[in-house]
Amino acid sequence: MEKLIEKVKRRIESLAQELEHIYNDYPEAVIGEITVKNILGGMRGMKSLVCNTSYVDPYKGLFISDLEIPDFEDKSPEEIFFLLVTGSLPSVDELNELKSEFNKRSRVPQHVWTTLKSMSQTTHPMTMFSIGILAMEGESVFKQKYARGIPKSDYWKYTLEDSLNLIAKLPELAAGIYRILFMNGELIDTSDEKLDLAGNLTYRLGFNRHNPSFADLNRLYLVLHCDHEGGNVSAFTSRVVNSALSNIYLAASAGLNGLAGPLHGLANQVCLNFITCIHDQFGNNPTVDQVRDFVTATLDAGKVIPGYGHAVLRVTDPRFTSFMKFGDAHCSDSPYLQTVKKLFQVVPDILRSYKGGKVANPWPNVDAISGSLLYHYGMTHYEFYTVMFGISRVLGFCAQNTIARGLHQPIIRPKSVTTAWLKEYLKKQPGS
Ligand code: HAX
Repeated sequence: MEKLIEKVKRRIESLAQELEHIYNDYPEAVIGEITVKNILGGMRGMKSLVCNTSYVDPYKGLFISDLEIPDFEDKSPEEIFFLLVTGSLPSVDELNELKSEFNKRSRVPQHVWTTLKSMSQTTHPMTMFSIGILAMEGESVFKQKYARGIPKSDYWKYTLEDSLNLIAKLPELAAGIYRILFMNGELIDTSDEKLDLAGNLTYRLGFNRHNPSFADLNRLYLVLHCDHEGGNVSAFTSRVVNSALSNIYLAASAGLNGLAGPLHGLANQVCLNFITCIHDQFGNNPTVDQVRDFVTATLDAGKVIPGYGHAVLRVTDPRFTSFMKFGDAHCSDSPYLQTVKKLFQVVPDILRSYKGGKVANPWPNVDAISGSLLYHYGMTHYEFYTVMFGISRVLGFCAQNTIARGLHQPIIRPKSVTTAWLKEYLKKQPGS
Protein backbone atom coordinates (compact mmCIF):
# COMPACT_ATOMS: atom_id res chain seq x y z
CA MET A 1 0.00 0.00 0.00
CA GLU A 2 3.06 2.22 -0.09
CA LYS A 3 1.94 4.06 -3.22
CA LEU A 4 -1.41 5.12 -1.77
CA ILE A 5 0.06 5.96 1.64
CA GLU A 6 2.81 8.06 0.08
CA LYS A 7 0.32 10.00 -2.07
CA VAL A 8 -2.04 10.66 0.84
CA LYS A 9 0.94 11.81 2.92
CA ARG A 10 2.00 14.24 0.20
CA ARG A 11 -1.52 15.57 -0.18
CA ILE A 12 -1.90 16.13 3.54
CA GLU A 13 1.48 17.90 3.70
CA SER A 14 0.55 20.18 0.84
CA LEU A 15 -2.92 20.98 2.25
CA ALA A 16 -1.39 21.58 5.68
CA GLN A 17 1.07 24.06 4.18
CA GLU A 18 -1.70 25.90 2.33
CA LEU A 19 -3.85 26.10 5.45
CA GLU A 20 -0.91 27.31 7.50
CA HIS A 21 -0.34 30.15 5.05
CA ILE A 22 -4.03 31.04 5.08
CA TYR A 23 -4.07 30.98 8.87
CA ASN A 24 -0.94 33.10 9.18
CA ASP A 25 -1.85 35.60 6.46
CA TYR A 26 -5.54 36.08 7.20
CA PRO A 27 -6.17 35.08 10.82
CA GLU A 28 -9.06 37.52 11.29
CA ALA A 29 -10.54 37.52 7.76
CA VAL A 30 -14.33 37.41 7.75
CA ILE A 31 -15.86 34.66 5.60
CA GLY A 32 -19.51 35.50 6.19
CA GLU A 33 -22.14 36.72 8.59
CA ILE A 34 -24.37 34.55 10.70
CA THR A 35 -27.99 35.63 10.53
CA VAL A 36 -31.01 34.63 12.54
CA LYS A 37 -32.24 32.87 9.38
CA ASN A 38 -29.06 30.78 9.38
CA ILE A 39 -29.28 29.56 12.92
CA LEU A 40 -33.01 28.91 12.79
CA GLY A 41 -32.75 27.40 9.32
CA GLY A 42 -30.52 24.38 9.77
CA MET A 43 -27.32 26.45 9.29
CA ARG A 44 -28.10 26.43 5.57
CA GLY A 45 -25.44 28.14 3.48
CA MET A 46 -23.13 28.91 6.43
CA LYS A 47 -19.54 28.29 5.39
CA SER A 48 -18.10 26.63 8.45
CA LEU A 49 -16.09 23.56 7.44
CA VAL A 50 -13.16 22.79 5.13
CA CYS A 51 -13.56 19.76 2.86
CA ASN A 52 -11.09 18.98 0.10
CA THR A 53 -12.36 15.62 -1.12
CA SER A 54 -15.22 17.09 -3.14
CA TYR A 55 -17.18 20.26 -3.75
CA VAL A 56 -20.80 20.88 -4.80
CA ASP A 57 -21.35 23.83 -7.12
CA PRO A 58 -25.03 24.90 -6.90
CA TYR A 59 -25.25 25.12 -10.71
CA LYS A 60 -22.81 22.42 -11.84
CA GLY A 61 -23.12 19.79 -9.13
CA LEU A 62 -20.46 17.50 -7.74
CA PHE A 63 -16.76 18.07 -8.38
CA ILE A 64 -14.05 15.71 -7.20
CA SER A 65 -10.81 17.67 -7.48
CA ASP A 66 -11.44 19.44 -10.79
CA LEU A 67 -13.44 16.59 -12.33
CA GLU A 68 -17.18 16.86 -12.96
CA ILE A 69 -19.49 13.87 -13.19
CA PRO A 70 -19.16 13.27 -16.95
CA ASP A 71 -15.38 13.13 -16.39
CA PHE A 72 -15.51 10.37 -13.80
CA GLU A 73 -18.82 8.54 -14.25
CA ASP A 74 -17.11 5.69 -16.12
CA LYS A 75 -14.54 5.06 -13.36
CA SER A 76 -14.52 2.26 -10.81
CA PRO A 77 -15.22 2.81 -7.07
CA GLU A 78 -11.56 2.00 -6.39
CA GLU A 79 -10.44 4.79 -8.72
CA ILE A 80 -12.91 7.14 -7.08
CA PHE A 81 -11.67 6.36 -3.57
CA PHE A 82 -8.11 6.98 -4.72
CA LEU A 83 -9.21 10.27 -6.29
CA LEU A 84 -11.10 11.40 -3.18
CA VAL A 85 -8.29 10.71 -0.79
CA THR A 86 -5.25 11.67 -2.90
CA GLY A 87 -6.73 14.28 -5.24
CA SER A 88 -5.66 12.46 -8.41
CA LEU A 89 -6.69 9.35 -10.32
CA PRO A 90 -4.46 6.30 -9.84
CA SER A 91 -2.00 4.97 -12.39
CA VAL A 92 -2.55 1.38 -13.58
CA ASP A 93 -0.09 0.11 -10.95
CA GLU A 94 -1.65 2.15 -8.18
CA LEU A 95 -5.11 0.93 -9.13
CA ASN A 96 -4.02 -2.71 -9.23
CA GLU A 97 -2.36 -2.35 -5.85
CA LEU A 98 -5.51 -0.85 -4.32
CA LYS A 99 -7.78 -3.47 -5.87
CA SER A 100 -5.63 -6.29 -4.57
CA GLU A 101 -5.49 -4.66 -1.14
CA PHE A 102 -9.31 -4.42 -0.97
CA ASN A 103 -9.55 -8.00 -2.19
CA LYS A 104 -7.23 -9.28 0.57
CA ARG A 105 -9.24 -7.50 3.26
CA SER A 106 -12.73 -8.30 1.96
CA ARG A 107 -13.95 -11.11 4.25
CA VAL A 108 -16.56 -10.22 6.85
CA PRO A 109 -15.91 -11.95 10.19
CA GLN A 110 -18.28 -14.81 11.02
CA HIS A 111 -19.53 -13.22 14.26
CA VAL A 112 -21.04 -10.38 12.23
CA TRP A 113 -23.33 -12.87 10.45
CA THR A 114 -24.30 -14.42 13.77
CA THR A 115 -25.28 -10.97 15.04
CA LEU A 116 -27.20 -10.00 11.91
CA LYS A 117 -28.98 -13.33 11.58
CA SER A 118 -30.20 -13.06 15.17
CA MET A 119 -32.04 -9.82 14.38
CA SER A 120 -35.73 -9.53 13.57
CA GLN A 121 -36.64 -9.93 9.90
CA THR A 122 -38.51 -6.64 10.21
CA THR A 123 -35.27 -4.71 10.87
CA HIS A 124 -34.61 -2.12 8.20
CA PRO A 125 -31.59 -3.00 5.99
CA MET A 126 -29.95 0.34 6.86
CA THR A 127 -30.17 -0.52 10.56
CA MET A 128 -28.54 -3.87 9.84
CA PHE A 129 -25.86 -2.20 7.72
CA SER A 130 -25.04 0.23 10.49
CA ILE A 131 -25.01 -2.53 13.12
CA GLY A 132 -22.89 -4.76 10.86
CA ILE A 133 -20.27 -2.02 10.69
CA LEU A 134 -20.43 -1.42 14.44
CA ALA A 135 -20.04 -5.16 15.01
CA MET A 136 -16.63 -4.95 13.29
CA GLU A 137 -15.49 -2.02 15.42
CA GLY A 138 -13.41 -4.29 17.62
CA GLU A 139 -11.02 -4.64 14.67
CA SER A 140 -10.18 -0.94 14.61
CA VAL A 141 -6.43 -0.54 14.29
CA PHE A 142 -6.76 3.15 15.18
CA LYS A 143 -8.46 2.25 18.45
CA GLN A 144 -5.74 -0.23 19.39
CA LYS A 145 -2.89 2.10 18.47
CA TYR A 146 -4.50 5.06 20.23
CA ALA A 147 -4.91 3.05 23.42
CA ARG A 148 -1.18 2.29 23.33
CA GLY A 149 -0.32 5.92 22.58
CA ILE A 150 0.52 7.31 19.15
CA PRO A 151 1.53 10.81 18.06
CA LYS A 152 -1.10 13.02 16.43
CA SER A 153 0.94 12.90 13.22
CA ASP A 154 0.06 9.19 12.91
CA TYR A 155 -3.70 9.49 13.35
CA TRP A 156 -4.39 9.67 9.62
CA LYS A 157 -2.34 6.53 8.88
CA TYR A 158 -4.48 4.35 11.13
CA THR A 159 -7.66 6.08 9.99
CA LEU A 160 -6.66 5.15 6.45
CA GLU A 161 -5.80 1.61 7.53
CA ASP A 162 -9.23 1.21 9.16
CA SER A 163 -10.85 2.77 6.08
CA LEU A 164 -9.27 0.21 3.75
CA ASN A 165 -10.37 -2.62 6.02
CA LEU A 166 -13.90 -1.27 6.24
CA ILE A 167 -14.47 -0.36 2.57
CA ALA A 168 -13.16 -3.76 1.47
CA LYS A 169 -15.86 -5.55 3.48
CA LEU A 170 -18.86 -3.42 2.48
CA PRO A 171 -19.89 -5.35 -0.66
CA GLU A 172 -19.94 -8.67 1.20
CA LEU A 173 -21.67 -7.11 4.21
CA ALA A 174 -24.33 -5.33 2.15
CA ALA A 175 -25.03 -8.29 -0.14
CA GLY A 176 -25.21 -10.58 2.91
CA ILE A 177 -27.85 -8.32 4.46
CA TYR A 178 -29.84 -8.46 1.21
CA ARG A 179 -29.73 -12.23 1.29
CA ILE A 180 -30.55 -12.51 5.00
CA LEU A 181 -33.62 -10.34 4.59
CA PHE A 182 -34.85 -11.23 1.13
CA MET A 183 -33.25 -14.51 0.00
CA ASN A 184 -33.79 -16.92 2.92
CA GLY A 185 -30.47 -16.07 4.50
CA GLU A 186 -28.28 -18.08 2.15
CA LEU A 187 -25.05 -16.16 1.72
CA ILE A 188 -23.10 -16.44 -1.50
CA ASP A 189 -19.44 -17.23 -1.28
CA THR A 190 -17.00 -16.43 -4.03
CA SER A 191 -13.84 -18.25 -4.84
CA ASP A 192 -13.01 -15.79 -7.58
CA GLU A 193 -10.02 -13.87 -6.22
CA LYS A 194 -10.17 -11.21 -8.90
CA LEU A 195 -13.50 -9.55 -8.14
CA ASP A 196 -13.34 -5.83 -7.54
CA LEU A 197 -15.70 -3.93 -5.20
CA ALA A 198 -18.55 -3.61 -7.72
CA GLY A 199 -18.02 -7.12 -9.09
CA ASN A 200 -18.03 -8.59 -5.59
CA LEU A 201 -21.29 -6.79 -4.81
CA THR A 202 -22.97 -7.96 -8.03
CA TYR A 203 -21.82 -11.54 -7.56
CA ARG A 204 -22.82 -11.81 -3.92
CA LEU A 205 -26.25 -10.24 -4.37
CA GLY A 206 -26.90 -13.41 -6.30
CA PHE A 207 -29.30 -12.32 -9.01
CA ASN A 208 -28.77 -11.04 -12.52
CA ARG A 209 -25.05 -11.50 -11.90
CA HIS A 210 -24.20 -12.47 -15.49
CA ASN A 211 -25.90 -9.41 -16.92
CA PRO A 212 -23.09 -6.97 -17.76
CA SER A 213 -25.39 -3.96 -17.66
CA PHE A 214 -26.53 -4.81 -14.09
CA ALA A 215 -22.87 -5.05 -13.10
CA ASP A 216 -22.30 -1.70 -14.76
CA LEU A 217 -25.28 -0.16 -12.94
CA ASN A 218 -23.85 -1.36 -9.62
CA ARG A 219 -20.50 0.17 -10.53
CA LEU A 220 -22.17 3.46 -11.46
CA TYR A 221 -24.18 3.39 -8.23
CA LEU A 222 -20.99 3.01 -6.19
CA VAL A 223 -19.37 5.88 -8.07
CA LEU A 224 -22.12 8.51 -8.20
CA HIS A 225 -23.04 8.44 -4.50
CA CYS A 226 -19.46 8.52 -3.17
CA ASP A 227 -19.23 12.01 -1.69
CA HIS A 228 -21.09 15.35 -1.75
CA GLU A 229 -18.76 17.70 0.15
CA GLY A 230 -18.71 17.97 3.96
CA GLY A 231 -21.92 19.63 5.13
CA ASN A 232 -24.59 17.08 4.21
CA VAL A 233 -26.18 15.21 7.11
CA SER A 234 -24.31 11.93 6.69
CA ALA A 235 -20.82 13.27 5.91
CA PHE A 236 -21.08 15.98 8.53
CA THR A 237 -22.22 13.47 11.16
CA SER A 238 -19.33 11.18 10.37
CA ARG A 239 -16.94 14.16 10.54
CA VAL A 240 -18.29 15.26 13.92
CA VAL A 241 -18.05 11.76 15.37
CA ASN A 242 -14.54 11.13 14.01
CA SER A 243 -13.41 14.54 15.28
CA ALA A 244 -13.83 13.16 18.80
CA LEU A 245 -11.34 10.47 17.67
CA SER A 246 -14.07 7.86 17.65
CA ASN A 247 -12.73 5.46 15.03
CA ILE A 248 -13.94 5.15 11.45
CA TYR A 249 -16.31 2.24 12.21
CA LEU A 250 -18.14 4.39 14.76
CA ALA A 251 -18.04 7.41 12.45
CA ALA A 252 -19.27 5.49 9.38
CA SER A 253 -22.09 3.85 11.30
CA ALA A 254 -23.17 7.25 12.66
CA GLY A 255 -23.03 8.84 9.20
CA LEU A 256 -25.13 6.02 7.77
CA ASN A 257 -27.74 6.54 10.47
CA GLY A 258 -28.14 10.07 9.09
CA LEU A 259 -28.25 8.78 5.53
CA ALA A 260 -31.15 6.53 6.60
CA GLY A 261 -33.52 9.52 6.95
CA PRO A 262 -36.23 10.21 4.31
CA LEU A 263 -35.03 13.77 3.67
CA HIS A 264 -31.57 12.37 2.85
CA GLY A 265 -30.56 8.95 1.47
CA LEU A 266 -33.79 7.14 2.26
CA ALA A 267 -35.41 9.36 -0.38
CA ASN A 268 -34.46 6.76 -3.03
CA GLN A 269 -36.61 4.15 -1.27
CA VAL A 270 -39.42 6.67 -0.77
CA CYS A 271 -39.28 7.61 -4.47
CA LEU A 272 -39.71 4.05 -5.57
CA ASN A 273 -42.64 3.66 -3.21
CA PHE A 274 -44.07 6.90 -4.61
CA ILE A 275 -43.92 5.55 -8.16
CA THR A 276 -45.41 2.23 -7.04
CA CYS A 277 -48.35 4.13 -5.51
CA ILE A 278 -48.86 5.99 -8.80
CA HIS A 279 -48.85 2.65 -10.67
CA ASP A 280 -51.20 1.06 -8.14
CA GLN A 281 -53.67 3.89 -8.69
CA PHE A 282 -53.40 4.42 -12.45
CA GLY A 283 -51.66 1.35 -13.85
CA ASN A 284 -48.08 1.04 -15.13
CA ASN A 285 -48.48 3.63 -17.86
CA PRO A 286 -50.07 6.66 -16.18
CA THR A 287 -50.78 9.75 -18.27
CA VAL A 288 -48.93 12.97 -17.56
CA ASP A 289 -52.19 14.45 -16.23
CA GLN A 290 -52.63 11.54 -13.83
CA VAL A 291 -49.06 11.98 -12.58
CA ARG A 292 -49.70 15.71 -12.13
CA ASP A 293 -52.86 14.98 -10.11
CA PHE A 294 -50.99 12.53 -7.92
CA VAL A 295 -48.22 15.05 -7.22
CA THR A 296 -50.72 17.78 -6.38
CA ALA A 297 -52.66 15.45 -4.05
CA THR A 298 -49.39 14.53 -2.32
CA LEU A 299 -48.56 18.18 -1.67
CA ASP A 300 -52.14 18.88 -0.56
CA ALA A 301 -51.71 16.11 2.01
CA GLY A 302 -48.74 18.05 3.42
CA LYS A 303 -46.06 15.64 2.16
CA VAL A 304 -42.89 16.42 0.23
CA ILE A 305 -42.27 15.15 -3.29
CA PRO A 306 -39.40 12.70 -2.82
CA GLY A 307 -36.40 13.10 -5.07
CA TYR A 308 -37.00 16.81 -5.66
CA GLY A 309 -35.24 19.73 -4.03
CA HIS A 310 -31.79 20.13 -2.55
CA ALA A 311 -30.08 22.15 0.14
CA VAL A 312 -27.22 23.23 -2.16
CA LEU A 313 -28.05 22.39 -5.80
CA ARG A 314 -30.10 24.84 -7.85
CA VAL A 315 -30.32 22.80 -11.07
CA THR A 316 -31.14 19.22 -12.05
CA ASP A 317 -28.65 17.07 -10.18
CA PRO A 318 -25.96 15.91 -12.64
CA ARG A 319 -26.09 12.52 -10.86
CA PHE A 320 -29.76 12.32 -11.97
CA THR A 321 -28.68 13.13 -15.53
CA SER A 322 -25.96 10.47 -15.43
CA PHE A 323 -28.42 7.81 -14.26
CA MET A 324 -30.91 8.97 -16.93
CA LYS A 325 -28.25 8.46 -19.58
CA PHE A 326 -27.73 4.93 -18.28
CA GLY A 327 -31.49 4.28 -18.24
CA ASP A 328 -31.96 5.56 -21.80
CA ALA A 329 -29.14 3.29 -22.97
CA HIS A 330 -30.19 0.13 -21.10
CA CYS A 331 -33.84 0.14 -20.08
CA SER A 332 -35.69 2.97 -21.80
CA ASP A 333 -38.89 0.87 -21.94
CA SER A 334 -39.01 0.32 -18.15
CA PRO A 335 -42.40 1.55 -16.85
CA TYR A 336 -40.66 2.87 -13.74
CA LEU A 337 -38.20 4.92 -15.78
CA GLN A 338 -41.08 6.20 -17.90
CA THR A 339 -42.88 7.42 -14.78
CA VAL A 340 -39.65 9.05 -13.56
CA LYS A 341 -39.66 10.99 -16.84
CA LYS A 342 -43.29 12.01 -16.46
CA LEU A 343 -42.57 13.24 -12.94
CA PHE A 344 -39.65 15.24 -14.34
CA GLN A 345 -42.10 16.79 -16.84
CA VAL A 346 -44.54 17.98 -14.19
CA VAL A 347 -42.91 18.36 -10.76
CA PRO A 348 -40.55 21.35 -11.33
CA ASP A 349 -43.42 23.56 -12.57
CA ILE A 350 -45.63 22.55 -9.66
CA LEU A 351 -42.91 23.11 -7.06
CA ARG A 352 -41.96 26.48 -8.53
CA SER A 353 -45.35 27.92 -7.59
CA TYR A 354 -45.83 25.83 -4.42
CA LYS A 355 -45.85 27.68 -1.08
CA GLY A 356 -45.49 31.03 -2.85
CA GLY A 357 -42.19 30.08 -4.46
CA LYS A 358 -40.59 28.98 -1.21
CA VAL A 359 -39.01 25.81 -2.62
CA ALA A 360 -35.41 26.81 -3.30
CA ASN A 361 -34.76 24.11 -5.88
CA PRO A 362 -37.65 22.53 -7.81
CA TRP A 363 -35.36 20.18 -9.75
CA PRO A 364 -34.76 16.44 -9.29
CA ASN A 365 -31.92 15.10 -7.19
CA VAL A 366 -30.15 11.76 -7.54
CA ASP A 367 -32.82 9.88 -5.55
CA ALA A 368 -35.54 10.68 -8.09
CA ILE A 369 -34.19 8.09 -10.50
CA SER A 370 -31.66 5.73 -8.95
CA GLY A 371 -34.15 3.24 -7.49
CA SER A 372 -36.12 2.88 -10.73
CA LEU A 373 -33.02 1.43 -12.40
CA LEU A 374 -32.38 -1.10 -9.62
CA TYR A 375 -36.05 -2.07 -9.79
CA HIS A 376 -35.77 -2.72 -13.50
CA TYR A 377 -32.90 -5.16 -12.90
CA GLY A 378 -34.90 -7.16 -10.37
CA MET A 379 -33.96 -5.51 -7.08
CA THR A 380 -37.59 -5.00 -6.13
CA HIS A 381 -37.07 -4.79 -2.35
CA TYR A 382 -36.66 -1.07 -2.32
CA GLU A 383 -35.92 -0.92 1.41
CA PHE A 384 -32.43 -1.97 0.29
CA TYR A 385 -31.71 1.00 -1.99
CA THR A 386 -30.25 3.24 0.70
CA VAL A 387 -27.76 0.51 1.59
CA MET A 388 -26.55 0.65 -2.03
CA PHE A 389 -26.16 4.42 -1.60
CA GLY A 390 -24.44 3.87 1.75
CA ILE A 391 -21.72 1.52 0.46
CA SER A 392 -20.63 4.30 -1.82
CA ARG A 393 -21.00 7.14 0.66
CA VAL A 394 -18.63 5.44 3.11
CA LEU A 395 -15.84 6.09 0.55
CA GLY A 396 -16.40 9.80 1.13
CA PHE A 397 -16.62 9.49 4.93
CA CYS A 398 -13.31 7.60 4.94
CA ALA A 399 -11.52 10.03 2.64
CA GLN A 400 -12.81 13.12 4.45
CA ASN A 401 -11.86 11.82 7.88
CA THR A 402 -8.43 10.56 6.82
CA ILE A 403 -7.62 14.03 5.56
CA ALA A 404 -9.18 15.77 8.57
CA ARG A 405 -7.03 13.68 10.92
CA GLY A 406 -3.97 14.37 8.77
CA LEU A 407 -4.62 18.09 9.10
CA HIS A 408 -5.01 17.73 12.88
CA GLN A 409 -8.44 19.32 12.71
CA PRO A 410 -9.83 19.80 16.21
CA ILE A 411 -12.98 18.37 17.72
CA ILE A 412 -16.03 19.95 16.04
CA ARG A 413 -18.03 21.87 18.58
CA PRO A 414 -20.14 24.84 17.48
CA LYS A 415 -21.81 27.04 20.09
CA SER A 416 -25.55 26.92 20.64
CA VAL A 417 -27.59 29.67 22.27
CA THR A 418 -30.91 29.72 24.09
CA THR A 419 -33.99 31.52 22.80
CA ALA A 420 -33.70 33.83 25.82
CA TRP A 421 -30.12 34.72 24.81
CA LEU A 422 -31.28 35.34 21.27
CA LYS A 423 -34.10 37.65 22.38
CA GLU A 424 -31.78 39.59 24.67
CA TYR A 425 -29.11 39.89 21.99
CA LEU A 426 -31.56 41.08 19.34
CA LYS A 427 -33.11 43.62 21.71
CA LYS A 428 -29.70 45.27 22.06
CA GLN A 429 -29.20 45.62 18.30
CA PRO A 430 -29.35 49.14 16.83
CA GLY A 431 -32.82 49.90 15.47
CA SER A 432 -34.57 47.21 17.43
N1 HAX B 1 -41.60 18.79 -1.93
C1 HAX B 1 -42.35 19.62 -1.19
N2 HAX B 1 -41.86 20.66 -0.51
C2 HAX B 1 -40.55 20.89 -0.60
C3 HAX B 1 -39.69 20.09 -1.37
C4 HAX B 1 -40.27 18.98 -2.04
N3 HAX B 1 -39.53 18.14 -2.76
N4 HAX B 1 -38.42 20.56 -1.27
C5 HAX B 1 -38.49 21.63 -0.45
N5 HAX B 1 -39.77 21.80 -0.03
C6 HAX B 1 -40.26 22.78 0.94
C7 HAX B 1 -39.60 22.52 2.29
O1 HAX B 1 -40.25 21.46 2.97
C8 HAX B 1 -39.73 23.86 2.95
O2 HAX B 1 -41.04 24.01 3.43
P1 HAX B 1 -41.30 24.62 4.92
O3 HAX B 1 -40.48 25.88 4.98
O4 HAX B 1 -42.75 24.85 4.95
O5 HAX B 1 -40.81 23.59 5.86
C9 HAX B 1 -39.56 24.83 1.77
O6 HAX B 1 -39.84 24.08 0.58
C10 HAX B 1 -38.16 25.40 1.66
O7 HAX B 1 -37.22 24.34 1.66
P2 HAX B 1 -35.88 24.45 0.79
O8 HAX B 1 -35.12 25.60 1.32
O9 HAX B 1 -36.23 24.44 -0.64
O10 HAX B 1 -35.18 23.05 1.06
P3 HAX B 1 -34.26 22.60 2.27
O11 HAX B 1 -32.85 22.98 1.97
O12 HAX B 1 -34.81 23.03 3.57
O13 HAX B 1 -34.42 21.01 2.19
C11 HAX B 1 -34.55 18.92 1.09
C12 HAX B 1 -33.82 20.27 1.16
C13 HAX B 1 -33.78 18.01 0.17
C14 HAX B 1 -34.60 18.30 2.49
C15 HAX B 1 -35.98 19.17 0.55
O14 HAX B 1 -35.91 19.70 -0.75
C16 HAX B 1 -36.83 17.90 0.54
O15 HAX B 1 -37.46 17.58 1.55
N6 HAX B 1 -36.88 17.15 -0.62
C17 HAX B 1 -37.58 15.89 -0.70
C18 HAX B 1 -36.77 14.76 -0.05
C19 HAX B 1 -35.54 14.41 -0.87
O16 HAX B 1 -35.60 14.23 -2.08
N7 HAX B 1 -34.41 14.28 -0.19
C20 HAX B 1 -33.14 13.89 -0.83
C21 HAX B 1 -32.23 15.09 -1.08
C22 HAX B 1 -30.91 14.69 -1.71
C23 HAX B 1 -30.11 13.88 -0.77
O17 HAX B 1 -29.67 14.30 0.28
N8 HAX B 1 -29.95 12.64 -1.09
O18 HAX B 1 -29.42 11.80 -0.23
